[in-house]
Amino acid sequence: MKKTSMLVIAMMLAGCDANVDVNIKGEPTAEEAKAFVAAVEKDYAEKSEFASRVFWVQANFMTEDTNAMAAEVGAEMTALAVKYANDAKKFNDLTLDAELRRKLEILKLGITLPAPSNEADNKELATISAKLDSMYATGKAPDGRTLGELSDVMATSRDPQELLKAWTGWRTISPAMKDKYARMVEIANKGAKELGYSDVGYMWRAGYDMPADDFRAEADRLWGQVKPLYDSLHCHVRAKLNDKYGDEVVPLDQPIPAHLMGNMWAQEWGNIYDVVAPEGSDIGYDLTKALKDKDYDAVKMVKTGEQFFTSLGLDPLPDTFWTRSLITKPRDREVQCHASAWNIDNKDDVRIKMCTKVNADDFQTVHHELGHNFYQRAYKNQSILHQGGANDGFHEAIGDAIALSITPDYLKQLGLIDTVPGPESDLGLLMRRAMDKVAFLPFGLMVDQWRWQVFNGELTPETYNDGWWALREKYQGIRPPVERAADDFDPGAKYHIPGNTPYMRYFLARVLQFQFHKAACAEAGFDGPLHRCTIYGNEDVGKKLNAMLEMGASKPWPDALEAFTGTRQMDGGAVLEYFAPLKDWLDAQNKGRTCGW
Ligand code: X8Z
Ligand code: ZN
Repeated sequence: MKKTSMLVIAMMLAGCDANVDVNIKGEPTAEEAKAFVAAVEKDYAEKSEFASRVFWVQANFMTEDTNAMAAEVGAEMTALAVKYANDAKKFNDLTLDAELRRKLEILKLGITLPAPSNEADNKELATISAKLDSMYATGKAPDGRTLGELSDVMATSRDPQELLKAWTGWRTISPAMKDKYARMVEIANKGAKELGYSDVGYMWRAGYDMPADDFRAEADRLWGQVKPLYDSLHCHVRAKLNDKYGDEVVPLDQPIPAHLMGNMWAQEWGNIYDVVAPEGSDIGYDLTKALKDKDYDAVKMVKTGEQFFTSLGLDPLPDTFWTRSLITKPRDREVQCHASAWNIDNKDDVRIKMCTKVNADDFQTVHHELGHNFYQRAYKNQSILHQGGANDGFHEAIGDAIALSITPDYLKQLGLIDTVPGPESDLGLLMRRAMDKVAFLPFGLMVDQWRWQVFNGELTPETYNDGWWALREKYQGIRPPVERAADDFDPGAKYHIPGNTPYMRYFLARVLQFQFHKAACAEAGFDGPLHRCTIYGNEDVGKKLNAMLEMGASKPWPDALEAFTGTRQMDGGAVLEYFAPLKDWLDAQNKGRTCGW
């Protein structure tokens, strides 16, 4: 299902009965553990392809029927995964070699939404998840506008009333999700408890080669590193928005209203770069405009993305990628437009599914998705249990790290711009990047802070929405532009909540991609500022990158990180280094302003 990591592999099983029997008499032995894992691997390899096909069809043709089929296969594979997780526990007390132990841990913890073992609960859970997924995919504002259309308004309009209408319009899709979501949480938590875990959030935090509690602290540590940079950016952006919209709309001592940031969720702010562009530092181009002016279409954007990867010496995508992917939004049927990358057969049948638009955001997303595909193909020879990212943040970071190489120099090589802006534009370039990359950090962190609180019961359906906004305010300094009603369910208007995709991976990826970029540029011998470095065409870097990708999830993630960057720690230092000149400038601008909220 989708790009996924090992953590979801267990959910990728086709709907068939388990054909692995752990029939252990007496004390289990290491030999039995080995035989069990081998049998499970074989079973998964055989069954996952059919399940992936069903999910692919559902995402590409969303109807009552395909939802029902997805729910059925989903229920069957979850049942199987739960059975294997329970079987794996039987070997808990044995001393085993590291690889075998790792595979058993993956079997025990690798279910995103575990179901209780009784069939009725399992079926209900699968039916709710398919339903929530399709409610999001087919949701429209009351005036009939789709998310794609509303997102264009969010990106380009500077009229607060028009923005507000788009913002509230999209949030009408989610109140109807709330009860279903609450029931889903209840059932999945029951499933987690049966497996021996306190709640689903615990299982999500446990997938990082460290104790679940340590992971919480690790995420906080990384946020602590980058928070001062975010705070400086927030302060300046609020001041500029106040200049533009006035005290009524953007008061200087309060969180910023969420509808003004150029994005439906205020998660990335690059689309309002024009509002905050530093004077005298014009970057000289607008990527959306350049793509349109040069007649790029969706396929050409994807070809351009592929070409970056092949310039590193990686093999081109197979022909089937081009015949089987969904690259533009179909006119006459419902699809899940949220971009994703798939490997259907766990070998070479890689695809993307994207309602690509010709703009800068989607040019970025194309590279993001292709990063998933190149990763998937690189680790295709690993055990199916190790076909995943070193951790899920790695999977999300690869394409983004590549996209950090989309520099003016590279755009000039593509013929998208005619002149490379000089050093006087550095500040502008950094600001443009920060508006997407730095702005995202607290959003990346808060989504699962919310879900962890939902799964552990700190938040209840009555407090879901207030809890969401409390975290939005705490971490992002963002507030709802209008009062929210008691039955609103704003988290449901963000794909990953009804889609049940864990989100901490994106926060990690936002940190890791700068570590990867820095290491890649060092490997390339680049000695200028990091934001001017492109690794385009560098096969040595490609080789080293591929060596990490090929490892998949076969080793603890610090091993993979070390293989590429020489360090074993996730570290916000590379983000800070990249943006250091901007930070100094922001702090000078912010002198005399009241920052914070
Ligand atoms: O969901 C995605 C990708 C698919 S894994 C398009 N992203 C997050 C989001 O859209 O919220 C990429 C950046 C963050
Ligand atoms: Zn992704």
